[in-house]
Amino acid sequence: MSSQHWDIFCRVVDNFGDLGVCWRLARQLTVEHGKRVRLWLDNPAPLSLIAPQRDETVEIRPWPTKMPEVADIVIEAFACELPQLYLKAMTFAKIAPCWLNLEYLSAEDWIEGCHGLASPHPHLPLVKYFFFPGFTPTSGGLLRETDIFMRQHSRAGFLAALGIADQPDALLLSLFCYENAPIAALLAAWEKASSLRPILCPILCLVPPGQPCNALYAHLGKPSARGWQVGNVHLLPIPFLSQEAYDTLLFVSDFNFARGEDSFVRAQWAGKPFVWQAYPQAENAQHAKLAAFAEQYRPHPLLLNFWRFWNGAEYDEDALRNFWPWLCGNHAALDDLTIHAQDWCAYLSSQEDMATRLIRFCSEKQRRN
Ligand code: TRH
Repeated sequence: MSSQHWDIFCRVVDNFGDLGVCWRLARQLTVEHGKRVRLWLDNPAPLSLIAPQRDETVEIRPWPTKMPEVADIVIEAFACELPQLYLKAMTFAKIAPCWLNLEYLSAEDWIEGCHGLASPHPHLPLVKYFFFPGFTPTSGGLLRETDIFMRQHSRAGFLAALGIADQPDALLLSLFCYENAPIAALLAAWEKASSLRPILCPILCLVPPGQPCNALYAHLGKPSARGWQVGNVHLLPIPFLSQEAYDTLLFVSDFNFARGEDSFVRAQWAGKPFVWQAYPQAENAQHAKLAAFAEQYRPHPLLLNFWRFWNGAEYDEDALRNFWPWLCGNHAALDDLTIHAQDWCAYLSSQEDMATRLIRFCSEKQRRN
């Protein structure tokens, strides 16, 4: 029997998240579920950054310029709108494919009501279904590979591969954020916390290129070969990593700053405390997303206050001042946050992963047609 054929369409917007999600999904469908997958990209260039050593399991295609053969399942990622040519080909197909719009991740309640809804095309005899990833058993779930918790990660080995000397007593942080993050206030908080007695533990903070480094340049100028030093905090620019290496960074760090969608999810699989910067949206719509996620994750109040500060929502300045002394000043705080992160990760991983839910959803729709 020939394997089921999936087409995933993705427009690479301004960042890596949309591509990052589609790439992971395409890989998992081929490697774990034996599907034949074509990933259609309007701009394939960034793929060589997140997957520099990719094999040929997933077929990478540029946006089609002539009528292609239609797949059994068609995923329109993040409302990217299928190419007109492909839409036309779908109307001529002997059996209409199962067509889904893979939506953005949100913890908001309303997604549960919209997950799986059908949207008939206004003119063509086609139906599209909305598929919403999420954190609950009744949503579309989260991407999670079966071997995710079996991978071995070594902090010393990871740092050595990047040519970084480990400081075993230092708290290891990764800082992936948007350029508009309140970096000046974070640096001031670190400076202040470092002047306290007893001296807090040192922090080694690894900073990916692009927006996170740009945000630091704006306040600290160009780094020396040793990066920047702000009080007890050593900030070190690192190269852009493959997605696999980036996942390892999240696992070996003690505390991660993640953003958008994909790094946000990966930070949760790492089972480490994290700060999330939601993708900035018009009229601060990201604040509702943050609140909805906090409602489910239930972070420690000091961590929640930090999340709010980091996302430009209202926060308590006194609580913010206490955050770093509290986190770095005693092991119990970090341990508590880590246990909470691990419990959350265990709760999520007790649920079915997104690829499995997606496959089941599509088989049910196909059976009914
Ligand atoms: O890049 P992002 O800001 O993506 C965003 C969001 O997904 C948002 O929802 C979307 O609308 C917008 O893009 C256009 O953040 P995100 O989602 O965390 O994606 C980053 C990807 O980059 C993720 O797959 C991890 C990967 N990555 C690497 O592979 N190597 C690296 O060194 C780093 C820092 C990231």
